[in-house]
Amino acid sequence: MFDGLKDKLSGFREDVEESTEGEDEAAPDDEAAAESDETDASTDPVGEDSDAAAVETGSDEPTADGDSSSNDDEPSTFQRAKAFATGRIIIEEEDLEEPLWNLEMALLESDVEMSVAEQILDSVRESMLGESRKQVETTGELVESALHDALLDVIAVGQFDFEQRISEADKPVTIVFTGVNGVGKTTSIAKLSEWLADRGYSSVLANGDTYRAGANEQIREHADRLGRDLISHDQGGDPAAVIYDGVEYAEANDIDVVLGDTAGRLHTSDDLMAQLEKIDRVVDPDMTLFVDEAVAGQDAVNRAKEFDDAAAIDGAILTKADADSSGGAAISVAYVTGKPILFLGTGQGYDDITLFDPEDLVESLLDEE
Ligand SMILES: Nc1nc2c(ncn2[C@@H]2O[C@H](COP(=O)(O)OP(=O)(O)O)[C@@H](O)[C@H]2O)c(=O)[nH]1
Ligand SMILES: [Mg+2]
Repeated sequence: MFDGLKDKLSGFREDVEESTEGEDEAAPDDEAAAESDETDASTDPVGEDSDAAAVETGSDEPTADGDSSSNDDEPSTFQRAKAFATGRIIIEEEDLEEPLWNLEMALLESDVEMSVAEQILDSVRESMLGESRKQVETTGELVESALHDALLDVIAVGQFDFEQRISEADKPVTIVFTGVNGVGKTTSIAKLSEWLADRGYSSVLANGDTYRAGANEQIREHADRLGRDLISHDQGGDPAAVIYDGVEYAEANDIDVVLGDTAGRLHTSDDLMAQLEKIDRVVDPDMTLFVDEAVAGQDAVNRAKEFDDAAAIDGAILTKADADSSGGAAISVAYVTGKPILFLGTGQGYDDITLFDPEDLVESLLDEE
């Protein structure tokens, strides 16, 4: 999943290792250095040397701190000597310039939204030049931890425990699904109904897609296959009324969750967006979930924003994560909307839905293989 982005992230690691090579005596030695450093730190003569080096050249420090701009070479030579002696890595801002530029290009090529890419760069730069560099031993580790934290920060925005929210909410819990046509709303409703059943929650489907011919038949097929009740009105009916009926049906029959479908609409279609606002007002759902395709990249991110404006979303489902996708939407949606990605659709079967776990995604993106 998201292999393109994964490759590009490992490109950044290589870039940084390359640009710092020869300064900290290169990546190949890093692991060995790190190991011996840990076990021998207190007794190793290298450790003493490093102190000596620091004292010896200590008199240079005021110059370095006082006027680093006019005396670029000296302090960095000093710092690198010291770093080499202590087994620490010193990364200079200039070492990062090119790798960061390449990383930005790579993120944008992977459809990561501009503001998100900038945020990632800022935090990578900050953690690689900042204090945290002292806690890691190799350049590779430094890059890894900087990228890990930077990605997690943007991906995990707004995360909450979906199952806990369902379990704690007053029943029935009403969830309305929004998004453009063909992205997988109806399929996701069927999947989620099954996901909920696996966890002991009953659900009823309500077909608020009264717009498209064949919509009733399509969702009926899912409902029949899964053995769920379906509330539907004739084509052309009021979608808010259908979902409202779904809520009443759930109340009367002790059903835990109402899953309300809506017609796919162009986010640019004012009438249809107004209809969505009406559903929001009339039904007042407990949650509105925006559905889009992982493969849609930037388009998905832009649509998420516009749907959120029409009927505030509580989270997103990214479908078709099984298809080859650049991963940009998965990185960007939460940061841009402030609402979390809650599920990934990973295929056409009813079981092909997984709770979105930001940490898992980051780890798989940084996993080397
Ligand atoms: N590969 C894959 N296909 C999906 C996924 N989710 C939905 N689809 C397919 O996308 C198509 C459109 O889905 P549908 O639920 O009708 O979209 P809607 O118009 O938003 O309701 C169908 O052929 C689905 O089988 C997914 O996670 N992976
Ligand atoms: Mg549909």
